[in-house]
Amino acid sequence: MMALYWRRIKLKSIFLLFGACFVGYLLFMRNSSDSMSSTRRRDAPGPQDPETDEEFLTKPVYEKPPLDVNGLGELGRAVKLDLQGEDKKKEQESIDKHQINIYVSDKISLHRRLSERRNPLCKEVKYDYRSLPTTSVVIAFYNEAWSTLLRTVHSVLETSPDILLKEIILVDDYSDRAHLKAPLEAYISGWRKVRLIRANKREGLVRARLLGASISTGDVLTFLDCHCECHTGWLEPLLQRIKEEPSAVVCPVIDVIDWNTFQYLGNAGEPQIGGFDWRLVFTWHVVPPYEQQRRRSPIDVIRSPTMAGGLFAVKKDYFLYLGTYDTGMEVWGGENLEFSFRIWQCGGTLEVHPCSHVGHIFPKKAPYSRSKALSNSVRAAEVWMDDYKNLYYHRNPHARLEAFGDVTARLQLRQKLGCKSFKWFLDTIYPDLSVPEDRPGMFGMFFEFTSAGEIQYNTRAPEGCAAVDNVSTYLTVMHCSGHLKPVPPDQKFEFRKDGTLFHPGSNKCLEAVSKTDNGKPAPGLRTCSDSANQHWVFEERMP
Ligand code: UD2
Ligand code: MN
Repeated sequence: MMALYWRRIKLKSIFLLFGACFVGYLLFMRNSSDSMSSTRRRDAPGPQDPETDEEFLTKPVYEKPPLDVNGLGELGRAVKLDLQGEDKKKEQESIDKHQINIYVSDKISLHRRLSERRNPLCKEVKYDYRSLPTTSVVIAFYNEAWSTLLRTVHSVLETSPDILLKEIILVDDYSDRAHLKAPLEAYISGWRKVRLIRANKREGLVRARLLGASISTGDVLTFLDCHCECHTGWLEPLLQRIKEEPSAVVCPVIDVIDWNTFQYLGNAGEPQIGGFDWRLVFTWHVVPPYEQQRRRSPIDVIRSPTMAGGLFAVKKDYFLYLGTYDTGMEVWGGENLEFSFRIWQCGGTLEVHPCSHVGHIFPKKAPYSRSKALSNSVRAAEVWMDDYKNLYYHRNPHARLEAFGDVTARLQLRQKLGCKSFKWFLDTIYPDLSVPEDRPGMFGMFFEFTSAGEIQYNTRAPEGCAAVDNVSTYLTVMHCSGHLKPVPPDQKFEFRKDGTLFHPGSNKCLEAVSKTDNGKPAPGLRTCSDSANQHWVFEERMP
């Protein structure tokens, strides 16, 4: 059953030291002011005729080659190859190596077009191109395959108006694959606006992105992952929004590119927004009703409590003001929630623009170790979550043991910027997140007994509640019946002093039934007795 033990082990703080070069590039970032907005652009001798002027202003850095409508994967179609023998083996090897079907990717044009995914209203918006800020697109990569990386770069060049794109900065985070060395340099050397910078040790995505940002010259920083494809018109809405609201951090809609078939699975309906659960895992959500009411048009920006992390635009001077990233974060994970909390708590807004679409390949599984994600999340919790961090630790007890380094400087930043509390963030920005009560003795790693009388599973979002099925013999997990008060009878329990969980609806007690119909132990409802199998304890347990 649920035995109780909880070891208190003192957290060791490990102070991480960063090399002088790193401090150096941060200083450089601070000095490279934002005022370098392109004068060339505004003075550019554009044709006077409005029609040709429009053509001139929207002209991408490079045009796509003529469309081969029958090309594999063209227009975002799925590629399905019927491979045999040696070819099949090669395909499998590419998947094992990259967790993406690179065999298929290599057969698709690096310049392919995508089918239309935007709301038709988006195409009617007219932009005053000469007054939009310029952007530097920063793409960090670690051991990325050739075709996915280069398709990303071509797609940015071919969908971004020349007048708006200052440069693409590729940051090699100490990759060790040969194709990313001299061949990459040779390939990009002939192109306008593409720069390559290399880290001299593995920095992780946070410091790799900052390395790119440190040499950027655009007004706005736009970050992308290295396996993306931009949709026509993706850039203008992001820059327009930042022009209107310089403290807005704006994400495109992230469409899914299938890792196996490369099908572009755009979400035709309303985009989803970001949330998180109490294990600090990022989650996707539909737009809540209060946000739908706030918006006046289906192409208005959508406020989002959190971002997925990889794809967003932020005004460079605002990014500096907000304290860029937490440079104590390694490799992967946690930085997206940390930045999201910081944006909201420190006075910015985080939004998804429904007119900006970018495809991203979500790999089959993680292609490299992500073990640092835990200490990154702990850093985020320690700096931004106040006492709510305990809700995280309760659900992830070994996070308490994680050496997360020194967060003093980040706490000072929070103070300096006069940022709001996590409670404010939950109440104002993410009111639909269910906040567990975690009353002593009434919660464990996965379940808690709420003061309303539910056995709630609130580790993952959306939370579920233990419910008694129609036959009243076994327990199932259902959507909690909203916050209906009183709780409906199927989900209502009493946790009695003797440790029994009584279900008034059936007049029975919850019992750990050792032999059920399918031979497996399960919680069931039985006539109340003094059986030890009807005594329950809620507890945290070290995994
Ligand atoms: C998501 C984000 C990702 C990041 C991550 C949390 C999207 C689409 N992606 O996971 O951007 O926020 O959540 O940390 O929102 N990279 C390096 N050095 C490293 C590790 C990664 O440069 O040590 C690069 C990598 O090549 C890629 C980017 O960082 O371009 C993000 O990594 P990912 O694609 O493995 O992360 P993803 O998409 O699973
Ligand atoms: Mn990615």
